[in-house]
Amino acid sequence: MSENQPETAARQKPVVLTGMQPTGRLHLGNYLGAAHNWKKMQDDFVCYFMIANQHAITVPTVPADLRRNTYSCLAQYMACGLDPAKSALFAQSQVIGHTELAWVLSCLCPLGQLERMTQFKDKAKKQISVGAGLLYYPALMAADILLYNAHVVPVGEDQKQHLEITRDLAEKFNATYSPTFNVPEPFIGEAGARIMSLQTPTAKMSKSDPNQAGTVYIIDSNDAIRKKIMSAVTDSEGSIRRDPENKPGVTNLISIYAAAAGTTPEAVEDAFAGKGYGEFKKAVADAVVALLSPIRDRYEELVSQKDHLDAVLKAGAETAQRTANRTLAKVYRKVGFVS
Ligand code: ATP
Ligand code: LTN
Repeated sequence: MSENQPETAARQKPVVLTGMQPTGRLHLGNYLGAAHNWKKMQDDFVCYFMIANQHAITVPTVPADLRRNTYSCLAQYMACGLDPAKSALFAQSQVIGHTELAWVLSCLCPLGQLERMTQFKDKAKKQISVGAGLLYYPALMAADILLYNAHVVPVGEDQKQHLEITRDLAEKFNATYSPTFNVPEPFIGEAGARIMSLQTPTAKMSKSDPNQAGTVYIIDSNDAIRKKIMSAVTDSEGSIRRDPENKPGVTNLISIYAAAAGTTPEAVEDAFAGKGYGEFKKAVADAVVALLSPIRDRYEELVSQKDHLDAVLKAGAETAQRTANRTLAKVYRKVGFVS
């Protein structure tokens, strides 16, 4: 075990917990808005990177797909640079405590607040029958975070509302029982916080977008990446400048280029002043290919190594479980559960 692993470093560094649902391939929005920032945090924080497979069953799932996607998600995490020697990488279902703490927190959570969540309303609209788990989703997410007493939660902008509930529940538990939890802060990186669809640049890039030509996946082939970027929707004005309202397509391409090339949107505007859209799109495609092709190669190496992936999950879950046990014991005692 490396000395950077969560437990050893726990006393000096602040704690990060975050995760994604294992719903298939990660896209450029997931990478630039989330995984890219996670990778950079590994040396300065004690990091727990979770695969939220218990959240995934809040909507109908096929068991074989969920299992396969869990391994694929882990391989994509690792390909993006999440390092099991530095951070705990684990599946939510492999650690006892997430659903237990979620129950305690859900008993403190006003029903109305859960019903007001944008993600709940959006997802509920798409279901014929809405399971109670979909409504309880934010209580489980709060439990994920508070179980590790995280200080910082790096997410994309769309998760901000769930972080607000987590903060409310931490404060409510502390006030109802006694000070127990840190009140965690969201960390929303500037570049890439909201990558939009290449085809409908007024909507966020998403794997559930019916027009898949607008979504670049991190394991897409170089040709597929180039094709999607070269066909991105722009406008007829012809100038490379940001204007989210009137030029959402070009504004999005500027954000993507800036985040992929590690520069600022202002510098992109300066560098491409007076140039045409064709030339600009080609540069965006080159930057994205340069960023993603090593990730895809590494993913392909990793995804077939099932024993290695199982070993990573096991080690990550053991590390996570030790912290989870401590928190859960403390919570149960405070709530008045007999030991
Ligand atoms: P769906 O495709 O079903 O809408 P998703 O693509 O939003 O799902 P999630 O698993 O909900 O994927 O998100 C994982 C992480 O990626 C979260 O931190 C989320 O905020 C971030 N994220 C998702 N989409 C984007 C995007 N377009 N831009 C920036 N960050 C994003
Ligand atoms: N809801 C998040 C996934 C998620 C998460 C978490 C993120 C589950 N638990 C805890 C941060 C912290 C999503 O859909 N992206």
